Amino acid sequence: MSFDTIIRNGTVVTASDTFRCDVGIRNGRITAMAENLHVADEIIDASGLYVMPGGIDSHVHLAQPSGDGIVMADDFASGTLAAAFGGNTTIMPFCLQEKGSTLREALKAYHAKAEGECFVDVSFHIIVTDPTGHVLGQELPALVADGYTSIKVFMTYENLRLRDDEILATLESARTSGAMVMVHCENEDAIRFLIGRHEANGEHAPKFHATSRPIAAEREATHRALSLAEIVDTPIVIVHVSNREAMEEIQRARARGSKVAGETCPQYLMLTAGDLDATELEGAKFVCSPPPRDAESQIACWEGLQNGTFDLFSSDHCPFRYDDDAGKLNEKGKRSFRWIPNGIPGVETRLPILFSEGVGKGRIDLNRFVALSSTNHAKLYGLYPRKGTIAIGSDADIALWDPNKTVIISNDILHHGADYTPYEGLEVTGWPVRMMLRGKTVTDGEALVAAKGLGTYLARASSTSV
Ligand code: DUC
Ligand code: ZN
Ligand code: ZN
Repeated sequence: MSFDTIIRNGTVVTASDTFRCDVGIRNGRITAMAENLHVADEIIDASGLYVMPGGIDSHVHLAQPSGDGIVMADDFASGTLAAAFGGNTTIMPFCLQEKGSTLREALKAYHAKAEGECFVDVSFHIIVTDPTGHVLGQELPALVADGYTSIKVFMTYENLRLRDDEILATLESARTSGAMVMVHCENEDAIRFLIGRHEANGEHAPKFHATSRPIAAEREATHRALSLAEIVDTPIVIVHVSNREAMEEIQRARARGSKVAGETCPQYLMLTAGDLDATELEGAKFVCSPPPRDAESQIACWEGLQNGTFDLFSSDHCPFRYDDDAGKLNEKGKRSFRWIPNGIPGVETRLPILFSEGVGKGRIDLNRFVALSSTNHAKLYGLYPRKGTIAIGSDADIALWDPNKTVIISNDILHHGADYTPYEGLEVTGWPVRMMLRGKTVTDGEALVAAKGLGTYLARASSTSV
């Protein structure tokens, strides 16, 4: 049998096993895994490297309208380029339904933004902001049948959040349609009250973003989301969990028999609210929601990655330029934290951080790394086993990792559109040195090798886990 490509002498790592074998690729798929494969157009020597499934980042915001003249720092070209260099082969950006519009209209606009622009594969989650009878009764079931199998709802942000009765109706429609529901859990009324109190006290600095969104506001909303999901017996994903108290809500819901997945992100392992208290307005670089917490919360989130409270490790890449009128330091943002756009970049640094801080420091093993960064995303969001593993028949979406390569993270070496990284100066060991999408090399670690447009849109099945 001959192949287009053979990856030779590497150590294959999946979510369950680590073993030595060659990998044969034909027509974009893995077609053989064995010792000593021979005939191919191209032979890649992976001696000393791990051969892992390309990362899947299931929580990414690109080119999302953000109101008030604010512009996201990444479009689909720069965002997927950064994703590729960061070890990913699939990302799942959000498609925002504008109030008064249908979900189909939103999708049409996002497909137009993505078409021909992508360096990795993409698939959309739809943010439901206007759950009308038509949206829930007609559109959602038809969209699930068309491969749009996940939605997100917000419990915070005045213009995005749903009331509890709207969340219930959305959950019920999702259950009957077969859509997975991601929930952003923070109590909007409590946050609005606390923002008002800070402003009345003349407290406008970025650090007050963190105190206006306390753990209790996240914990309460997490409990409420889990209760609403229990009432209508619908599986949900609690996204971007930042602290132990919210984790305990997930654990208790599971103990009651609820189907719930949990997600955390690099910012909750590596940053604290103290970072928002930097000199001048530098703290704006770390404004995201929920906000980073404290050292104890970081420990808790690591425990959650180890003990299965978290199924997913995602970036929540939501990039805004710092020194920019359309970014963090917009005119109003300079005057008060409440106008600083929420979100930080991270699609390119997620995997090196988890590898270095997790595998390198003995907190998680290699197989857990693959599960948290790729396999579980594919299973939860209906892409498995086409994506998320190294197996015969799977797409040849492959990351070759050098576990010994040390890199100092700096914005200069990144490919995203932001003008900063929250992880400037962080030293990591372990780096993706070659990325392949459906058998084609996208990056050799240093340079871009593929042309824009190699990435395609992925229709998905319903979830096969949770
Ligand atoms: N929620 C997200 O999921 N991402 C960024 C901002 C937010 O509030
Ligand atoms: Zn969110
Ligand atoms: Zn997000």
